[in-house]
Amino acid sequence: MSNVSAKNASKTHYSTCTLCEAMCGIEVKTQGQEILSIKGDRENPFSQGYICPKASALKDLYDDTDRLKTPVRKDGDKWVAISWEEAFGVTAQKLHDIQQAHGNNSVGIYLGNPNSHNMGSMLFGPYFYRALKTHNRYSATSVDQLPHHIVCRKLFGHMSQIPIPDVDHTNHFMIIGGNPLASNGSIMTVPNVKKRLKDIQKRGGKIVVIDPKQSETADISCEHHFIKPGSDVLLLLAMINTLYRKNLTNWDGIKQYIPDIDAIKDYTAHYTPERVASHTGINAQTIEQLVIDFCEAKSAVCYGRMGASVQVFGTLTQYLIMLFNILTGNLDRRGGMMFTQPAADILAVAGPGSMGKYTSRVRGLPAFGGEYPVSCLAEEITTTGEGQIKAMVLGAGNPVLTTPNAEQLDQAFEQLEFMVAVDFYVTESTRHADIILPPVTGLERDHFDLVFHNFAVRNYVTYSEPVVEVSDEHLTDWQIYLSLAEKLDELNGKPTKHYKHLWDKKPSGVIDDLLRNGKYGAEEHNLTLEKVKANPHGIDLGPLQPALPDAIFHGDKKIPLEFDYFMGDLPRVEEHFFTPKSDKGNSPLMLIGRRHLKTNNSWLHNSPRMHKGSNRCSAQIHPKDAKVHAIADGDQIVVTSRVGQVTVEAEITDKIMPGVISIPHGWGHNKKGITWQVASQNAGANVNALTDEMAVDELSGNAVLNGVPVSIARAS
Ligand SMILES: Nc1nc2c(c(=O)[nH]1)N[C@H]1C(S)=C(S)[C@@H](COP(=O)(O)OP(=O)(O)OC[C@H]3O[C@@H](n4cnc5c(=O)[nH]c(N)nc54)[C@H](O)[C@@H]3O)O[C@H]1N2
Ligand SMILES: Nc1nc2c(c(=O)[nH]1)N[C@H]1C(S)=C(S)[C@@H](COP(=O)(O)OP(=O)(O)OC[C@H]3O[C@@H](n4cnc5c(=O)[nH]c(N)nc54)[C@H](O)[C@@H]3O)O[C@H]1N2
Ligand code: SF4
Ligand SMILES: [Mo]
Repeated sequence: MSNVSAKNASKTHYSTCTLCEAMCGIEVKTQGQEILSIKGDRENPFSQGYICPKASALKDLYDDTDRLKTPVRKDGDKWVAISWEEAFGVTAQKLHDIQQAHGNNSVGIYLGNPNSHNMGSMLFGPYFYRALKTHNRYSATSVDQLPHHIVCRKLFGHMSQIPIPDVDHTNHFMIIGGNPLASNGSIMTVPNVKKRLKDIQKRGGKIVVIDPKQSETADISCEHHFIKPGSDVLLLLAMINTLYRKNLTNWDGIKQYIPDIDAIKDYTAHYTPERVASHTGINAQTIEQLVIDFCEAKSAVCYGRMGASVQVFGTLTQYLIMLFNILTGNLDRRGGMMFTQPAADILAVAGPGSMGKYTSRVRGLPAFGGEYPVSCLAEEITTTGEGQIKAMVLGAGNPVLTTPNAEQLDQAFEQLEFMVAVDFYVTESTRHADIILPPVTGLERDHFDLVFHNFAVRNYVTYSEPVVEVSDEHLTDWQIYLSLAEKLDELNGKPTKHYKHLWDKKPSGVIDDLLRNGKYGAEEHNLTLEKVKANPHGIDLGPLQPALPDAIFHGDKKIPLEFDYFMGDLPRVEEHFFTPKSDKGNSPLMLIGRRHLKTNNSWLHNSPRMHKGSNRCSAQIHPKDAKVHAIADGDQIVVTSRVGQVTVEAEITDKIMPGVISIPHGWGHNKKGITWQVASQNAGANVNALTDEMAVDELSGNAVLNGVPVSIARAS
């Protein structure tokens, strides 16, 4: 009896929201298996009580009756519940047979964004991926931050050694293609970003936003400039050119690490503000003033995110952003771009990111960090020949809504011999699976933010126990992946006992090792997992500190600027912007994307409370463009690109630059067979039916999802 009542007692837990990069501390009240409430944890030193409306979606996700709780096998149009044993057995056998018949590369893997918020799949998933021994690996990285990885791999020697804006100390924050007020920050873990941005202004500093949309962040900034999508590369070249012409460079402090710093000048000599003005839409005088203001500030940081990365010159743009920070003396200085020094330093044990080892079979796109760009996934499934993908593993991703030319990928998935998905929903993508293996949700597993502690604007550490206990029939992602690895090795005649220590150790054991061996494992902090657990609100480890030269992974502790590689893309810039085009005249609109506080890529649309308010999946266009095409606010319009067509509602607003149209991604829940009931009643349209798989940033192969040429017309 006493046991039962103890089980049903109400409890308060302190945990971390796993939905976005901000890592907000939450206070969760439960009674038995029921989640009663989720609030911000006021005693959390990092997020100080802040949460966004999405935090409640964690409860909705947990309660969702559409969510899968047992493995299922497809049987005609139906899904049949099966045991874990059968699910692992069938999956491993199928993958094994297909690899035996067609080679290891005949199995493809696509890993989606939520993996990066899941220490279990980060740490133990790779045992399964490695057991598959396939080169055909893909992830959401190549529709996102791949350019950041390449720049930091080259400059600092590790793909994840990415410096982040010291938001809490800067006096001048230039944001290029990021909208932290909607996204809550990215590659910049910054809970309650709105307050932190306002604090910059309170201490007399300035926020400048460069964006084709007057975003929510632009609304609270001091200055916003429209820029033509995809032309940031020119703006940055002209900003660096201005630094030299006005003698504003300030690199005395950093020159010791960058012997060839002086050579930057020649590469940018052509790109005067006058030459780039009409191509960017920002006049020459404004470009110069942007630079002067930046250099006059006590400290300053230039930060570029999604809008700057996922476009035609994403890698060169991110490289030039880094150079601009370097040349103005703002790398590794307080208030500039700084390296976080996390307690569990995954970089010390993870590979630096392999480059230039191989290229994709059909189109020859470069592999990076063992993955090909996802833009070429469909063709690798549909093009016959050795190495053709015949089976897919999908882990926490929905590429049918999130990757370019999504309809083509949707059809390609139809022709697979086998698909297994590790996911808890039947989505637009997982509906193609033969077997779905559902893990538990964020509140049912322990959590340590392996990735985002590395990008936090303060050094900080926290670990959370599961908020609700689950019985043994419910597995975490890592248990699923280790089980699959074991089964596969068994079929390949390999001993499986080498996973035994992992089952015993669990991901938390790895975290304990990382903490003990990390920067705060000795001396004053003596951090261990026990100690972190004993501080359920998390432990503040202080503001960001200068970290050079330690932060450099290259043996000589220098930062090579790799001009041949990066500036080797300048001829493409010339060709793209400065050679006359034959198709002058009827210039198309440029499509860009956006985020909303109550969305999370493709997957929180089954929570009714995330739909409250106006239609989020609208096409925003400027009044001038609306007039040209005789479109009224609220009209249905047809948007057409090289690869597809969608119909969406027009939203006329002067917050968007003339010539630009903005449609958010993650919508289009109208495919047959999905079981997201709420989502399918608010389906929206899939913008990635318009984005073009053949348009990539050539250096990285990253998709071009911003700056896609489209035409529009009122729907008849
Ligand atoms: N046009 C356009 N397209 C874009 C973007 C854009 O700005 N514009 N943004 C791009 C970006 S930045 C990204 S990161 C991608 C995201 O693209 P994806 O990663 O492909 O898509 P998500 O919507 O994040 O997929 C989440 C899936 O994971 C499942 N899931 C959630 N949590 C877990 C978990 O803990 N374990 C498991 N196994 N499954 C889980 C969900 O049910 C859902 O099916 O989209 C990209 N696509
Ligand atoms: N609420 C919510 N939060 C999220 C997500 C979500 O789906 N919803 N997704 C998460 C993920 S996976 C990521 S990667 C982050 C992304 O976080 P952010 O990088 O902040 O992404 P967005 O909010 O899409 O902002 C991108 C901005 O770039 C602008 N832009 C588009 N094209 C260009 C261009 O060519 N040049 C310039 N200068 N700007 C351009 C857009 O107008 C937009 O304002 O957000 C994360 N947080
Ligand atoms: S900002 Fe991100 S981490 Fe914070 S509550 Fe919202 S979704 Fe969760
Ligand atoms: Mo992302």
